[in-house]
Amino acid sequence: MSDDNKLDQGGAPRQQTTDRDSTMTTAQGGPIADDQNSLKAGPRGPVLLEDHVMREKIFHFDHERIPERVVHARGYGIHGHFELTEAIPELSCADIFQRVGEKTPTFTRFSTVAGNKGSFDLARDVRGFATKFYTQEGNWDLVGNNIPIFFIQDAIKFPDLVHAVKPAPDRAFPQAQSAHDNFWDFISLSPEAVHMTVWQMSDRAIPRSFRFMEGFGVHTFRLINAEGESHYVKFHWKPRQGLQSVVWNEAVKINGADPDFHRRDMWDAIDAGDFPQWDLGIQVFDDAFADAFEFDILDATKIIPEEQVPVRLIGTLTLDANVDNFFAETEQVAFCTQNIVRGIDHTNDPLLQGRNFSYLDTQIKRLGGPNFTHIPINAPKCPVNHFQQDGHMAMHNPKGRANYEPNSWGEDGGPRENPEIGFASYPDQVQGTKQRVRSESFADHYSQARQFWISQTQTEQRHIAAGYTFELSKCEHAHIRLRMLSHLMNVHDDLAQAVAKGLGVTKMPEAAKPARAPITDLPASDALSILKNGPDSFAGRKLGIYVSDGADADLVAALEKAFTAQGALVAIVAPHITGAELSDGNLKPADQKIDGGPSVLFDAVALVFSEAEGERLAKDKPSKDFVSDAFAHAKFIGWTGAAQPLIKAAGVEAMDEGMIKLTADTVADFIGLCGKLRHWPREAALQA
Ligand code: HDE
Repeated sequence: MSDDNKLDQGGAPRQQTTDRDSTMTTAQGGPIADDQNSLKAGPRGPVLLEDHVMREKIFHFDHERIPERVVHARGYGIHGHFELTEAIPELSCADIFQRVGEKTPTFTRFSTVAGNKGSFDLARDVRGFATKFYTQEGNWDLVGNNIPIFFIQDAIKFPDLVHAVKPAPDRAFPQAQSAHDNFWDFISLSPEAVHMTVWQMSDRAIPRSFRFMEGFGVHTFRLINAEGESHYVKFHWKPRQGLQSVVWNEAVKINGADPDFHRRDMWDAIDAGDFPQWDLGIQVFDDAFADAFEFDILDATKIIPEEQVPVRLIGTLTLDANVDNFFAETEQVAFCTQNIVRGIDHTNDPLLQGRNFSYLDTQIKRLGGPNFTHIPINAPKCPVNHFQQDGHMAMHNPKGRANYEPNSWGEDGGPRENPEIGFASYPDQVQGTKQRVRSESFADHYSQARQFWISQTQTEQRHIAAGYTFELSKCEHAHIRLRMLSHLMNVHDDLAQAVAKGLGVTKMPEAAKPARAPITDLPASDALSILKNGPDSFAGRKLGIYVSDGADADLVAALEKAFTAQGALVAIVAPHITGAELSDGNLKPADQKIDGGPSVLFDAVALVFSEAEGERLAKDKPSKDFVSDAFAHAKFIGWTGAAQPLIKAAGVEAMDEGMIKLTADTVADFIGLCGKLRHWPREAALQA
């Protein structure tokens, strides 16, 4: 290719070639000579309709969009593989669960639910966690979330739930948030949703990274072994990176500073070779347990506590490759809950049954026809043989004469049934009266909400109460706030009182009348807390080092070395994007200029200034925000003496144990502290 400085008459650079392989062509393969000027009758004349080059280019552009997903529109996909660490033939004959050490290719898409495709990443929202396993016996899609339960019990309510949370139809706002009247109006009229809202108001709904959250299959499924025996199963993804979330004030600011925070974090981690991993866990139980359990195992608003049925880890998911093309892969991937494989089966969970209709239906709308399995990201990686044919965009029609069966064409007759390895549904006995009804066994709506609340640390409980207070404060109608409060009174008095206080409610409403009296003595479960399941080091997290001209070069180098050795990322922030000239006279290039790199983008910060610059930066507003936010968000802060004026100017009255003076000798202590991620006692002290 020649990039010589040829300019056309309008001054545009002409990048031309004589090489056939790199020659630009139309979609029909015809070489293009000029891609900058349409065909005209004279230089100032009308454009001619016969310009097939321009018409084809614009025609294609006009059709670039496909309908975005009606929910989970904003998402991010990554390739990976699943490696089996424990075979479970006694439980399931699924091919993927047979051979220890075998790797199955995967594609995982994380998402938010409510926002549109262009919305910001740190919305308070449930996150989708959907994985397609390309097994040797067909694709298995585990289409789960980062919260183990759901808002509703019956799929027929899903359109209402989604309408209520999405922008109101008249005004088309608010975008990507649940903090508004319509959402809480619907929720407070749907007691079954109360348990889910306690999770949603918790820090689970503002994860620090996709890498640091759990995943759940939510529904109860079945595992079927070769003898046809069934066990119930709940699927879990446990992140090896440990759990971590941000705080709400931080989330709001991240959305402004970097609306792509989660996708950038994932892209950067994969790009850097820091591949996130999750263990696949199964909770397996039988009919006897199901019958004895306090709640209905078909009710998707309930968990099965890990203390009651332990999670057994059987394999590991490693995400290790970014997509080549976002549209082709992440946008066109078509997850379907009904994509299951021999050895796994559905149960009668009415939410799951509704989903099994919805996902196939949605793909036809989004991908334009029945042949979406021909798109590479959706195509199985095992042999595919059937008599399906034609339709929009058919790529692989059956060869030969036979396109039906049974037929008598012998070896040329095409694929045949195989009862030995073919999918078999569990022969569940089904009998009943046809009726529209909710089972009475689904009537408890508060007991597990209470269990979740009492399982949290005080810090997490504070965040939950603040979450409800924030969201309900955005409701313009007092009766909606009070109706929600009437449900929280059935969850836990401490929660109801804290929210009432936050809302300024002095006279409590009457508690909502429960359909069934809540159980108030379910034990706490440590597995439900994020803070009890954090990481034990700063690995995978990010330190922001704010440096000024003249800053101690050795200290900056020591910090970088120590943190990267622990598997952490380090970013340099400086007053200018060019960087800062450190004490050794060398220019240290910056990753962020201070006002584009606020402290909300980092898990911990270090302030390394020279005396002369320290005084100047103490008067700089973005620098003050950097420190005051890091302090308010309970982050660990390493500082050098020259940063003291800025720390003071940022409103920090007294240094606490989360702030450490940096010298060559204290770098190791600083990393140790940072491994705890946040200095929560500070938050409690600030709010006291
Ligand atoms: Fe979905 N959901 N959903 N959902 N869902 C979709 O399918 C639906 C539910 C979940 O990254 C849609 O391809 C109904 C529960 C994820 O591409 C749609 C019901 C859970 C994703 C749909 C539910 C989920 C979706 C939109 C009530 C957690 C994103 C586009 C019965 C277990 C997958 C699409 C991806 C996507 C319908 C409830 C998770 C419309 C009717 C419960 C992770 O088909």
